[in-house]
Amino acid sequence: MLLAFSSTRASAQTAIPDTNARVIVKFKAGSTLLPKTATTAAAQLAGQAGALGTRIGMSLTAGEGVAERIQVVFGSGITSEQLAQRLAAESDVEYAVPDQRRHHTSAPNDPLYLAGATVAGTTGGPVAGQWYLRAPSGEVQSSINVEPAWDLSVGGTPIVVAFIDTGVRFDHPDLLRVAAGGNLLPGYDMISDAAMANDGDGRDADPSDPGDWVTQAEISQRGGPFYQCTDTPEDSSWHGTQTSALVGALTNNGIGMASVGRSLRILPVRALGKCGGYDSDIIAGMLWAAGLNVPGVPANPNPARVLNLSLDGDGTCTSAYADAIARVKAAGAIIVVAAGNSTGHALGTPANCAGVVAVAGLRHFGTKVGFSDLGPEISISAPAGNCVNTSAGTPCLYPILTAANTGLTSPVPDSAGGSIYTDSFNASLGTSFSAPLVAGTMALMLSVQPSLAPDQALALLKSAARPFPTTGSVNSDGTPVQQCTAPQPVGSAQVDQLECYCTTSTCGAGMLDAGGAVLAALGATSSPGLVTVTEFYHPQFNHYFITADAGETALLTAGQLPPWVPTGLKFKAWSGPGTNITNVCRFFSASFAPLSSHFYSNDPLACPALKDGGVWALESLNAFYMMPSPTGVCPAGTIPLYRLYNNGMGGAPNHRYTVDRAVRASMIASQWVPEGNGLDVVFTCVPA
Ligand SMILES: [Ca+2]
Ligand SMILES: [Ca+2]
Ligand SMILES: [Ca+2]
Repeated sequence: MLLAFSSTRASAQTAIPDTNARVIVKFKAGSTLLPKTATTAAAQLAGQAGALGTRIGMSLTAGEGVAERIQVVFGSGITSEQLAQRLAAESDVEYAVPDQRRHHTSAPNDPLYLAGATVAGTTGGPVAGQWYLRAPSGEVQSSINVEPAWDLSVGGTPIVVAFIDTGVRFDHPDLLRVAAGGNLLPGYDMISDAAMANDGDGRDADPSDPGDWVTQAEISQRGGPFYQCTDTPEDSSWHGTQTSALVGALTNNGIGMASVGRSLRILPVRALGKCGGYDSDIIAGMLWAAGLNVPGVPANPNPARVLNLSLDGDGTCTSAYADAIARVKAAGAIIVVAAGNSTGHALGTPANCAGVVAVAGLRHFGTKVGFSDLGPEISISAPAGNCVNTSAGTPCLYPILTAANTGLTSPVPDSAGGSIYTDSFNASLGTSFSAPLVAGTMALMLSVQPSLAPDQALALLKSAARPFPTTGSVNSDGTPVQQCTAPQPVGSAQVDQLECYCTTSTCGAGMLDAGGAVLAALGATSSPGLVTVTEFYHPQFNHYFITADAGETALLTAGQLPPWVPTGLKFKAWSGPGTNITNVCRFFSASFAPLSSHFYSNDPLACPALKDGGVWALESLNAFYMMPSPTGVCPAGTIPLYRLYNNGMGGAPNHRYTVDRAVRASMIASQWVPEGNGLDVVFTCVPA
């Protein structure tokens, strides 16, 4: 046995193996190698490693603890794989695996991720590339740190993100239809007014963006559909292509830009055309995107879990929006809305509607960017692009690089060179670009935890936000930057509020952190909910009974099964399995009739053993869930649950379970016997 691994040395001819083994080992519950008394954690780990080494005949030292019964052990003269194999064969070991080193996914190979095109004349840049996606660094503090999110979410369920916008250019090589290897679903064109739609008709199944330019002649034409709809003529914006590329651009494809999304799908819903769009079309688009019925429109075969609305208008939230938002949320979809770009005014609609995730815009440094609106309705903030140097002809340093088209009016096909990326001279700036960063992050959260409800996802997103900077920035005229203050209420005269230090009452919970948010969502999968376990007492039998079943609790509490009465004592348990959280089996025995006797166990061996033993009948495999504690030590956030045994007094076995040490002491004084592990004789750990 001692030499069992020497025969593998022949394989070392071509590559010298690392013979400093590092293995994660989990001891079985009840292993004789686990100390019976808890000393210090370090001494316990060392003792376990030493005992395990003695068992296999080699010297092992202890690394850090990982969880209850799980720790790292080191060995020398053997590879991690070999040691893991040896340890896994031991009867006391539940598993042993090499403790491998992991790395973040390397930066994607999209060339613009690290740096924009070379600046030449009035094209190219930004030098900082897609700074807004990367980890924060130096003065660039608002970056959303997306790479850790990719590590966690690759391969998850493809989540659909709808963009209620101007439509998309399907031929952009970093977008493309799903059928052509891209991320764009067919979507729908919800614009009912043919003139605004600019595609010759009303609603149709093609959300391709034909361009939304407006000429001087159109805005000057009295009685025309675009009379004075804007102050000056406008080129086509390709706004929907720009916003959706931030979530849906193909990433790590060696072309152009990267995006927030991995394994995400984009649902283009066209609702904005020349000079904007009507609420009715926007709302119809929202409902349809979430899978709800819109009369006259075929059902959406790809319902979205996240809706992005990079649009706004004046006024307070209308009943039409409030109704639609409630229905979309009830369908399980999250609605992300840009704050608006009115230079620090109160939010417009629908950003000011309750129930949406309103996103304000940040400068690279993390302060509110001058153009972004703000207010108490904001949930979180994200980069919106800013230039730093605004003198004529110099490049904008921190725009939001994204996909676009060269066409000033109609789109230029990709085959004619029309597909481009915005840069330091054709700069994308606005809260329109902050919202998709949040929408994409929430979609990644859903891809690792699809069951998250909209409000749960938002709470997790906020919990992972990084704090806003509070010092370190000066205005371009050298004066200190001020703290942001609440805007004037909607309807009263608005005061501009340029760059300012965000607060949680003006810019939401903090700066978006995509990696942290997806990690929080992933953690939520192993954190089941809590239940209350209520204790009851039978004075004639001197027996105790506990239950987490709501119906049973109500019945017993109401005194409908006399003489059972509530003792007033309760403790918490979990409602489902999780990391180190296991099911509690509940048994009943009629063998001691008429004395009622229940028994509870979360020992993975006791459940099947009792079930097959004849005396006890299994009533439930998962009455509730608890955390076993073989060492008698309970980790942070949990407390010990004690078990007392009546030692057969009165003719039938009965146990009492309590988190109350005084109750335990009084039971011991009454000759009940404590049962459990460690110095403190702990049965299991339960939520604090
Ligand atoms: Ca149309
Ligand atoms: Ca169309
Ligand atoms: Ca790309």
